[in-house]
Order: sequence, then C-alpha cells, then structure tokens
Amino acid sequence: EGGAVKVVVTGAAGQIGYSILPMICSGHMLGANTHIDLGLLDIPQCEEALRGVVMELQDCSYPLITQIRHGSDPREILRDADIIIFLGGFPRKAGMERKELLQRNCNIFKEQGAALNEVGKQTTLCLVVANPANTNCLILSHFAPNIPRKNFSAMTRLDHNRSMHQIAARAGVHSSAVKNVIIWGNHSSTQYPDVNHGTVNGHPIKQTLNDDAWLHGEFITTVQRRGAAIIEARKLSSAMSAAKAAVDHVRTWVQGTPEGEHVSMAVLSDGSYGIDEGLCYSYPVTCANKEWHVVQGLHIDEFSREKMELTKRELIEERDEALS
Ligand code: NAX
Repeated sequence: EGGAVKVVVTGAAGQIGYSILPMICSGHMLGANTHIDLGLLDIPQCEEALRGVVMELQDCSYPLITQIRHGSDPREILRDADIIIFLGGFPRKAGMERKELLQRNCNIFKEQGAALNEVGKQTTLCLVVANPANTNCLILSHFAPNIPRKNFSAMTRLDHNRSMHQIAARAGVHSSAVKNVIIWGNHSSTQYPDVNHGTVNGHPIKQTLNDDAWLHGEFITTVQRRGAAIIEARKLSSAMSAAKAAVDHVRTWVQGTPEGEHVSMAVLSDGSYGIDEGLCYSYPVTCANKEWHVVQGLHIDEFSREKMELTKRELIEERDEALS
C-alpha cells in the first residue's frame, strides 16, 4: 500500500474531532490497509485538551496509526499533508451577528490558507467543515494560490445524507436504497435539496413517493432545518453525523463514486449550471482518480432554478462580505 498517508484534522480538540478521530483511525475513511500519519491542530488555549485527546488515541493503539503529531502552529502541522479536514473555527455565540461570525472565521481561513500555501503540496486535498463552510473554503483557496483549486471542497455531505434519510423514511426503505439526491448551493438554510434526479431502489423518487406537495415543502424545510432541530434536542450541534459525513466525503473523493452514482460536494464553480465561476457551490459530482467532476446536463425545472439562484445569491453576499 506504500507509505503512510498524512491526514491532518484542525479543531481536533472539538466535538466533531472527538467523533471523527476513531473513524479515521479505524480505517473507515481510507480503508483497512492504509497507514496514517496523523496531525492534529488546535489553538493554544485548547492545547491541553488536545493533549488529552492524543493520550486517548495512544491508549487506543490503533494498528493503522504510525505517528501522531499535534500543536497549534499551522505551518508545522499542515506541512506536506495529503488530506486536511478543517473542523477548526470560531463558533457562533449568542447575540453574535452573522457578519461578525463570517469575519472571524474569514481571518482564521486567511491565516491557514497562507500557511497552506507555504507548506502544502500540489496534491493536498482540503475539506472544509467549519462554518460558514462554503465561504471559509473559498477564502482558504484564495489565500493558497499555489494549491490547485480542484483540491478544495466544503462539506454538504451531511445535508445529502439527511436528505437520503428523509426520502428513505417516507418510502419505508433503508437509506442505502436511495441514490442520487442532490444538495445545491450553500451549507445553510438556503441550501436546496433536490430529488428530481434521485431514485429509490432504482425507480424515480418523484414517482415512487407521488407527493409533490411534500417534496416541494416539508421535505425541503426538514432538511434545511435539521441542524437546528438537533441543537434544540441535544443542546449541542450535530457531531457524530457530521463526522460520519466528513469521512464519507473524503472516502468518496479518494476512492471514487460507483458507476451511475453521484454525491454532493461544495466545490469552486467552473460556471456549471449558471453559477458564478469561483463561487464555492454545492453540486452533484462524480469522483475518479481523486478528482471530482460536476455532473453535467441535468434538466433544471423552474422550481429548482429559483431555489438554486436564491442560495447562489446568499453565497455571493457572503463572498463579497468576506473579501471586503
Ligand atoms: P467545537 O467548537 O466543538 O470545536 C471547534 C474546535 O476548533 C475547538 O477545539 C476550537 O478550539 C478549534 N479552533 C478554533 N479556532 C481554531 C483555529 N484557528 N485553528 C485550529 N483550531 C481552531 O465545534 P464542532 O462541533 O466540532 O464543529 C466544528 C465546526 O463544524 C463548526 O464550525 C461547526 O459550525 C461546523 N459544522 C459544519 C457542518 C457541515 O455540515 N458543514 C455540520 C456540523 C457542524 O455544525
């Protein structure tokens, strides 16, 4: 299998970090035969907590882990990484304006982009999970011009998985019977979960459920508000499902999609489907040879077009605020 793959997790002392590290270390992300050289980054105030996580990882004695490095200097930890999962960000505090959240995270991704630009590789793959994920990803790539744009993506796989569950539950089947749902746009409440091209056990979702009122209404809002519903119930934001989705995202990117199937990834737009070039927009993609390709030629009806434009406009606003 060659040498160990260098995997870095930022914000590793946080909630999602605690859920994702066991999955990564057990081989769920890169396979049961791939050794991993792990790098963990967090801020100095959390280094003590991070040290505790490292002690636990050591005590797990995962057979696939060859090395664990940790610290708070991005230049040191991100160096020569093969895969970086960006979980680290500034959380939204009560009473905080969206604009302030955007600005604070923007500064983090500006700094980490500059570091990545110096110490990253042409092949370093980056997944941004920290919110606002799409715009953080755009900023990261903007400040790391040495790294190909194709290597950057933001996570909408959780929204994708949530859509699969909603459809499966409605159809009375297992989630694995649902294929090719799409999340378009921003990982926010304006995202558009689209089932027009999806199937349940090989049959079109629309025909199987035969309930456009639900598909155009409650289905969409349930997916859009699922994160808030989890916070309300758990008093904490989703972490286990976010970790699982991040592992799914990276596995698909590296191992590819099965023939005839696509998943959702927010990527730097090439202009497909009338979206401004360079905007970090979630699309249906297939993956092969560690590269994503936007699925082309899908018919977009008027209902979809309107929703795709709405979430696009939000992303343009975020970009303009972030780069101002
Ligand atoms: P936590 O607040 O538990 O953990 C975040 C960690 O990041 C903390 O340990 C913090 O010290 C660290 N951090 C802050 N600034 C940093 C910096 N400059 N460099 C490195 N580390 C830094 O949040 P958690 O629940 O783990 O969520 C992580 C991020 O994922 C949040 O931004 C959250 O909003 C986002 N989410 C994104 C989702 C998605 O689908 N794209 C869904 C889940 C999640 O809400």
